[in-house]
Amino acid sequence: MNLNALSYSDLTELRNLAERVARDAGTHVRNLREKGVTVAAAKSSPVDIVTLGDQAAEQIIVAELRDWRHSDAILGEEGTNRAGASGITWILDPIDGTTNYFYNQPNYCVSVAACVADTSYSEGYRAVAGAVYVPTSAELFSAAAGLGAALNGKKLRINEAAPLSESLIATGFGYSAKKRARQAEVLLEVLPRVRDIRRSGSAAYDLCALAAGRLDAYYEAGLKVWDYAAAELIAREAGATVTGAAAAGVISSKPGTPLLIAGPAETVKALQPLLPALK
Ligand code: LIP
Repeated sequence: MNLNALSYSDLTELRNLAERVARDAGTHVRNLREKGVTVAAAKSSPVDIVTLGDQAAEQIIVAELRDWRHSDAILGEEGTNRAGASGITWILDPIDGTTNYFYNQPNYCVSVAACVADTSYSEGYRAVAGAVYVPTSAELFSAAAGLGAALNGKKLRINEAAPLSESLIATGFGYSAKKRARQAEVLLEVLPRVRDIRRSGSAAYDLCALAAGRLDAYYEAGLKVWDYAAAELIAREAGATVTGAAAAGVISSKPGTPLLIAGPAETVKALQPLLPALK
C-alpha cells in the first residue's frame, strides 16, 4: 500500500477514526488520573515508567481499531504488535509524556497514527493520517496527508521563520544518563543562540505546539516512531519541514536513535550545524 493508493475518503476516514480513538482513550486516562496513578513497570531505566493508564489506553485503542479496521496491523508502545493484510499499520503512543501523567502535569497526550510502509523514513513507516489528543485541555490535533492539519477543526499553520536568536525552540531528553549528558552538551551550544528553550516532556505535544505556532522549532534525538508518527505529520501538514527521523529521503545514520528537527525550512537549516553530536 502506498499513499497514492488512498483516496480522499480513505484519508478522511482514517483521520476521523484516529481522532475518535485518541479522544476516547484520552478521556479514559484523564478519568483514571483523577483517581491516582499506579506504576505498572519500568522499561529502559527506573525512570522510564509505564502506568496502568498507558496500558489501559492502548487496550482501548486496539479494541476500537480491531472493530473498525480488522485487517490493519497495529504497533503500540506498550507491546501491541498485530500483523495485518491491508497495508495500513496503526502506530500508537497511548500516553506520550508518561512522566507528566505520573506527576499530574498537563502536557501528556494520546497519539494515534495510520501509516504505510515507506523505507525513506528511518523507521520504515510514514503516517498518512493521525491524531494527537491532549486530555487536560481537550485539544484534538489531527491531519491527513495533503489535507492540512487542524486543532479542534481549526486549520493550523506554523510561524513564519524568525532569526534563530528570536526563535523559541523545544527539545527533549532521553532516559539514560549517558544520552542526557550528550544532549546537555549540545544544549550548551543551542541555548545562547536562540530566544529560549522549552522542554514539555512530550515529543507529540511539542510537534503539535509547533504546528499551532506556540513554538518556532523543535529537535530531539532518540525518539521512537510512536513518539512522533502522528505529530510529525501534523507539523508537516501545518507547513513545517521535518528532517532526521521522519524526513522522506533522509535516513538516520543510526536507526532507532534518529535525530528529528522540525520547523520552517530556514530555521531547520540554521539549527542543523548546532546538532552534530546528536546524529
Ligand atoms: C517522551 C517523549 C519526549 C522525551 C521524553 C519521553 P514517553 O516519551 O515524548 O519527547 O523527551 O523523555 O521519552 O516516554 O513519555 O512516551
